[in-house]
Amino acid sequence: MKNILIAGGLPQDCLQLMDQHFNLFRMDQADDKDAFLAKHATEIDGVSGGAIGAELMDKLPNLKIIANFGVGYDNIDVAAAKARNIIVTNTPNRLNAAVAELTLGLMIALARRIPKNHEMVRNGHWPSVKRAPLTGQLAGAKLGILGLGRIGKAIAKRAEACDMDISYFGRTDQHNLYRYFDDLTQMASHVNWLVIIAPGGAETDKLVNADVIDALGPEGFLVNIARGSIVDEAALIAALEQGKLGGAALDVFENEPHVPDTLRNLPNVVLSPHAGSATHVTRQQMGAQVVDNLIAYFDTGQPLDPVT
Ligand code: 8YV
Repeated sequence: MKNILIAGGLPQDCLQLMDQHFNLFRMDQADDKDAFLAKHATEIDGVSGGAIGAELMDKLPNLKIIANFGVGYDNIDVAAAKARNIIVTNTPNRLNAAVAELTLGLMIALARRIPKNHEMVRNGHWPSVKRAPLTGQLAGAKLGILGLGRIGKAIAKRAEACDMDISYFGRTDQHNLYRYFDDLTQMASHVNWLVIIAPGGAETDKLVNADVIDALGPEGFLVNIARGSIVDEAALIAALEQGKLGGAALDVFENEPHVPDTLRNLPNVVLSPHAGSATHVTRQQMGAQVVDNLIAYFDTGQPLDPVT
């Protein structure tokens, strides 16, 4: 049996499945991680869980594969892995539906004031308010998707069902039914909703800056279901405070799990705790995909989902 180092948190069912196929070395549970590594480093064939940098890779002379739990792998130093001939895998596709579903849920919640109306009824204020305040709606509104990848397409499909008019910005024109913009600020000024579903990392760092937010404007809504790093959070908060942006629905933040007080106290936001893939079915399937990648690699030399 091959030896897998568990470097950070993984769901219990994923660990149980992994345990049936591999020897697990639970560094995540070790009080003294350095002592744990000093004892076991040379035995380790693969790693899963948590953030993996070059420093850890250098301590594991026989490391061959890093199996990431998640489709996004900005928590792994992929360049360092590549330089050391270490394979990195991720968990694409199985979370598409869950993430797309939460995106639409957050959009409807924001557009139709669901959390605020809930609070109003729950707090017994309906009799004094009498009629529900009027809100915007998704139907007929323009949606711009930043990143029309696998999850972006799942979001577009659901937004189509809501009768939204869809555009996208990304590296390439995919020549499909949706309108392509090669300039993000231009797309932001064309749409009412900007949904971010692009990978994190250096290439997209603060891509959604003050100019993009200003272009979206006082009637515009920003939805981030991808990575907090893609948005200039300070610029976003300033725009929301000054009424330069209509509202935001955020599942991800710059410094998770910490959300700035100013953002938490704004009236025109809907907040969610990085829950895009957090359903029982999806997390179970992602866990199985991590284990399938390790098995495929050690059995055949070919993992199912290499990232490069
Ligand atoms: C997280 C995600 O990985 O897949 C991704 O990129 O952001 C999520 O699914 C998940 O929260 C695991 O911690």
